[in-house]
Amino acid sequence: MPETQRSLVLVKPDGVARGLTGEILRRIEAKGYTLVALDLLVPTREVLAAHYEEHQGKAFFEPLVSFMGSGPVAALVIEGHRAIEGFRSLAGATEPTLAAPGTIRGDLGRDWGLSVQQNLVHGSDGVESAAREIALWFPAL
Ligand code: D4T
Repeated sequence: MPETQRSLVLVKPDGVARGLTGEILRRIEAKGYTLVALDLLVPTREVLAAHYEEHQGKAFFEPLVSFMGSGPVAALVIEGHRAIEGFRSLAGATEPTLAAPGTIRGDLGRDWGLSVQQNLVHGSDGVESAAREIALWFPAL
């Protein structure tokens, strides 16, 4: 029986600032996933620290939280069968230099030589993290 999944997707501040929100949403919709929620906001440090709790203590944690709070982020929840894995596939590898052409990061991203990768998008990496992240970003859902 098909198992519908929900994933939290973020268009990070670099994606919004570069005017790529529409292109990224277009790819998600063209793939066939459904948009369940959508918001444009500058995330608080509290939300970002909780979102990235697995990375606390790492060298890129502070630059990451600072970058993610540097401007508006488009936060969305997408839905579909295997949507978590499917969006990770659409996004491509974490490092834009290595991300395959055809993916969001491979086509639209590059390495800027900064202390944190500006890689345009985030997508939940599993069922448990998706539930945790959706509750964090969209408590009303
Ligand atoms: P997110 O979580 O943003 O979808 O990215 P990934 O799932 O692809 O990567 P991640 O959670 O391992 O890393 C979170 C965030 O930190 C940046 N990063 C990561 C970085 O700047 N340097 C690094 O070495 C790593 C591992 C990029 C994404």
